[in-house]
Amino acid sequence: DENSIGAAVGYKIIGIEPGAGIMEQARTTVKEYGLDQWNLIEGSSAAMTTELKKAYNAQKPIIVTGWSPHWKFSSFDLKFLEDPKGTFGGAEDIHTLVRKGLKEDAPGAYTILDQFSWEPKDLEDVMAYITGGMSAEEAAQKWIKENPDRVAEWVDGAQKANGESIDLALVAWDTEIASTNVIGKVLDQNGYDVSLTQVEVGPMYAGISNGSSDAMVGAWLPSTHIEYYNAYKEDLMDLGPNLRGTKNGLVVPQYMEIDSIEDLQK
Ligand code: PBE
Repeated sequence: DENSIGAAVGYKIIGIEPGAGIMEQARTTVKEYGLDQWNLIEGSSAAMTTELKKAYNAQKPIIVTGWSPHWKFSSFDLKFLEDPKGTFGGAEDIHTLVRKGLKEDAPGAYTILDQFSWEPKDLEDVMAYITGGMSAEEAAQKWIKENPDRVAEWVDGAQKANGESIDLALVAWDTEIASTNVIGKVLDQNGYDVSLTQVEVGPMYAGISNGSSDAMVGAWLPSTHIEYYNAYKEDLMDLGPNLRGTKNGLVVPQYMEIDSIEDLQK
């Protein structure tokens, strides 16, 4: 049908980095919903938001792989398409994972990472500062200044360090850029010499399990990163959720007249 949504967007779903968990979920979605004519386009998170912004400003239709919390929901009027088959896994949490032995080697850092916990709104605030033009470091600094009570809970009882180094691994997803910079700055203020290492998702998990990195705060579980988690879980420590209530799916502008992934079958 040449008037279908598919025709309007060239049967394209704008994806992100090929290794992202949401891309595996999107591949499953295409299969399970029988979207045979559709193409899931690989790219990057940054390219996805650029495309979204372009289409949105022109009030054109577009379908992207999207996740919440994310600044795009406050910058644009968007909606998740309903996912009756649940191929995007439903609500989940973001966990903190650390290398084995960190507790003995850097007890203060371990305590802070273990106590690190915040709300979607907090993460959104940091992302909004970055979208507004601040560097990730400035945004983290600002959020920390504005939330002394929250930060005090994280550092409560943590031993101060003397310039020992801590390496945090992250993928360049907007959520993880924000969270990793915040916890990095808090560790820094507690005497650690903190470095942030940006990698792809597979190497991020591998780095924690082989000890080349100390910690990561962007493990989306139990669905998004299940394959990576299962591959490496014996060789790392899961400190549990640092944020609850995330969501993945296909995201479109509100002005598009579709509500469900099933509408893409037409
Ligand atoms: N995300 C953001 C990641 C996890 C964090 C949903 C793009 C992923 O799909 O792996």
